[in-house]
Amino acid sequence: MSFRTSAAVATAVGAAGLAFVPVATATPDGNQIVINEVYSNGAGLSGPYLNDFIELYNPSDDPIILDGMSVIVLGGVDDTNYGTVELEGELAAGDHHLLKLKNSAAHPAEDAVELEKFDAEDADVRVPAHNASILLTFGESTLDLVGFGVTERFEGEAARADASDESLARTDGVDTDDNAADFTSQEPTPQHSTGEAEDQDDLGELSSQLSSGSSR
Ligand SMILES: [Ca+2]
Ligand SMILES: [Ca+2]
Repeated sequence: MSFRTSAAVATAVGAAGLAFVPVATATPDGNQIVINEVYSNGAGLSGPYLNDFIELYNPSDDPIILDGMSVIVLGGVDDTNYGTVELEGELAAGDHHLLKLKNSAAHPAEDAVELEKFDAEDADVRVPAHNASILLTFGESTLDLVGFGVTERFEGEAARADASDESLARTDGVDTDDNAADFTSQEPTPQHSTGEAEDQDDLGELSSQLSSGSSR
């Protein structure tokens, strides 16, 4: 028996890879934070919540540091930047991270409620209803992207717009990099961190900062 040892031949991979375009990274292995739910109906007449919200999820088996990640909201129709939320803290395996966004309801439904429990808040950022793209970025990299309704930016095929009293949610946290396949319109389920992180101190500090900054 003989082993053929081939000298490692470096193939010419460098030449083609120079274009610097952020590309949505596939996370079929379930090892990276995903955008799990988007509620764009805070301004709507029939939505159950007054605030828009974006829910993130850690589908992996390990805690993931959020520091350095950003959530960017872009309007689908005109690609307007509706704002960026800088993330911080740590997200435990299997846990959620809820961003409470703007309450822009001019004529809310009578029974619509303010989001009471959340992990971070930015009252200046809203998600344009039904047509938008949400990016989760780290530096130049796009970790995840969700486009729905009429929009230029999406993974695979854009998800269908959410119904006016519903949210757009990922099924079982699975990311196949096809928004149309991964997301459906459903009854909103805003889920915040349960605090079951290994590093309780970080999360406790984070939530106390947030609650002291909340102005309800
Ligand atoms: Ca993705
Ligand atoms: Ca949810």
